[in-house]
Amino acid sequence: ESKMGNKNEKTLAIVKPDAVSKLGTIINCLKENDIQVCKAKMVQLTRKDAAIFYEEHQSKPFYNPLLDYMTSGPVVAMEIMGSDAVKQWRKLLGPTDSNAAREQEPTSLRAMFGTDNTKNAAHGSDSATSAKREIEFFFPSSGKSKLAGTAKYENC
Ligand code: RTP
Ligand code: MG
Repeated sequence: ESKMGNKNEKTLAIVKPDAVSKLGTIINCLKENDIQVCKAKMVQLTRKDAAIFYEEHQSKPFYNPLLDYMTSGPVVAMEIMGSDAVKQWRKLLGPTDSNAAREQEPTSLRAMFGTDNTKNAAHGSDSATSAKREIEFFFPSSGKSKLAGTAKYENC
């Protein structure tokens, strides 16, 4: 990482089930911050999919509620790109806990669209290394994803 920042850095964003209805606003937020959407996919994760994605958290007390939440409806995964995108996207998300976010970063996405410590609207990779793994999980370079391709979101 240079002082100039990572110009075309990629990261993985996930719009979690409770915020899929806010997708338009979230994409506008990316655009306003000069972050491009390279790839996007709506997926209904199985419990097994979510368990693999979050395997680093398997010993945490919030693991099962996290899997319940992430499989409660379709998510929208996006490969996004911009200057210092890993850090910049996590800054736009705000603190993990949406209630804390409302106190500390009231204009952050988790403050605006999340509910609590688990239901927190969106995900961002925490490092360039995680980003690489997580982008490969949703958008494998082989082109052959094991994830369910599309999912219906119905609100009307
Ligand atoms: P994320 O991975 O989703 O971008 O969030 P994060 O880095 O801010 O938080 P992390 O520690 O990686 O936790 C992953 C997700 O687990 C849920 N969580 N629940 N109830 C709790 O104490 C708790 N802590 C974390 C959240 O959905 C969090 O985003
Ligand atoms: Mg994390």
